[in-house]
Formats: sequence, C-alpha cells, structure tokens
Amino acid sequence: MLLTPRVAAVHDLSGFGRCSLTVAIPILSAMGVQCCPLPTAFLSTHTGGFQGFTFLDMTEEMPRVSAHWKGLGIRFQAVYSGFLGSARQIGVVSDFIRDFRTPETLIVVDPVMGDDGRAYQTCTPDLCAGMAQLAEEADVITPNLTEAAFLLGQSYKDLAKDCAHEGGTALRRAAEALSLGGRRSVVLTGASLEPGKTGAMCFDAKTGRTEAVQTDFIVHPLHGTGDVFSSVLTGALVRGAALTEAAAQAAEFVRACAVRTVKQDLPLRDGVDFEPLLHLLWEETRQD
Ligand code: PXL
Repeated sequence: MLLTPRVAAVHDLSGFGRCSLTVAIPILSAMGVQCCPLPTAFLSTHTGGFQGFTFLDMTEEMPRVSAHWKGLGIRFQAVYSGFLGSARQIGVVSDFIRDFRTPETLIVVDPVMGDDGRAYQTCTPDLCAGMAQLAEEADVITPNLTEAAFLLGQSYKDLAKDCAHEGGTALRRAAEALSLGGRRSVVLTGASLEPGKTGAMCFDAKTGRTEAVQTDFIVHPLHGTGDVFSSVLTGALVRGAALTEAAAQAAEFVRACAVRTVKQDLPLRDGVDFEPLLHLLWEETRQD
C-alpha cells in the first residue's frame, strides 16, 4: 500500500467565496492526499468583489505552528504555498521551506498576486517583490499571465498582446523565461493556443521540454479557478504524475467545474462550484 502523501498548504482561509484553503483542503483530500493547513490569514470572504471583508493576519502565529510541527518530526512530501497576508510572510514561508525541505520534497509556489493585469488589493509592491524571491525556491510555479508579467518585470499589456498574436510561441517563450535557466518547472495558466481553447503552457525542468495542455474555453468570468487548478496539479504531482499529465488533469477539472458554475448562473464572487464534482478526482485517483 502506498503511504498517503502529506502536503503543507500555506494559503489564506477565506470563510466565503471558495478559494485558497477552502479549495485546497477538499481537493487534496479527494485525491487521497493529506492536507495540513498553515493559514496565512483568516478573512470573512476573499477580496475579489466583496466590500468590508475582515482580515486577520497570521504572520505571528505561523512560525509557532512551524516550530511545533518541526518538534513533532512531521515530514511533508510537498509544501504548497499561495496567497500571503503580508510581505513579512515571505521570510516566514522561506524559513518553513528550509526547515521542511528534503531532497524528495516538492515545493510548489503559486505566486498569487493578481489577475487581468491588476494586483489584488492586498498585494503591495513589497509583497510582489517578495513573491518573486520566494518563487526562486520553488520546484514548480503556477503563475497566470498577470503574475508571469510581474515575475518577469514585463508589462502585462505587452505580454498579453504577444500571447494573443503569436499564441504558442510567445507562451512558450514566457514559460521558458520563467524557468530560471531550466532550474524550476513552470505551469503558466490561462494559456490559449487558439480561439475557444485555454489551458497551460508547461516547462518541465526534469525533461527540459515545453508542452501545452488545452481544453475548451468556457467564456464566462470565474473567480478562484487558479486555486482549483494549482490544488489539482499539486495533488497529481505528489501522487507521481508527470508535469503535463498533472496539468492536463487540472485543466480538465477546472473546465468541468466552469461548465457547472455557468449553468447555475452563480455570482462571480461565489467562486467555482466544484464540490459536487469532487467525485471525478476521487474516481481518477488510484487508491492503492
Ligand atoms: O484566488 C486568489 C485569492 C486568494 N485569497 C484571497 C483572494 C484571492 C483573490 O482575490 O482575495 C483572499
């Protein structure tokens, strides 16, 4: 019997709106992976489309949690980080990675900073700069096009224009440029190679190959798709999938959730209606 993989998930907990930990925990569990949350902040809702949300910064608590876990000798097959609550957390997460990394540990950094060319309201310039530093420690990063532009220090408009005109060539160039000379794998999300399609451009540092995965594009604005994608990707990777295989599973799950969400005509800010589809992940996962 395979040991149940264990992942430390370093994200915020937003009570309403389906993102971060409320996505990562059920998805990883459905994939037969133990998810140990290390919350970066507790919010009443996520920050996209809600007014007056509460925000409890967990920066002080995080090193205490880390020290306790270390004292207990807990080991993780992966550390998976996302939305951070303050620029100071860059150092905290970096220390966490240093403390728990072994040669076998997979470090996935979703450099959550923004979307559609704009930074999220809590993502300060300091936090953006720190995220780029943190991402240097990752084995795999999962930026969207906005985050890719921030990491590359490029204008989002120019990158989006190149990708719209050149398609695969520009996306491939961006994914490879983000790989730090081939040292880390890159899964660039929201990558469309032709009209009506979307998916990811993947540079695999293990093989040196760049390959795209594509699914049908569901024309509807959706919130939290990046968190669903990165959580499925992380679950598949810790269960031994190759990078493009994991990205293909993640893209297909997001597509299925998007179809369901659009059919229900849910408000954008409610997030992706993924819960009734978790069985797909469960069924796809070899439980041996
Ligand atoms: O989905 C990214 C995300 C995560 N966490 C919080 C957010 C957002 C995007 O808006 O507000 C709190």
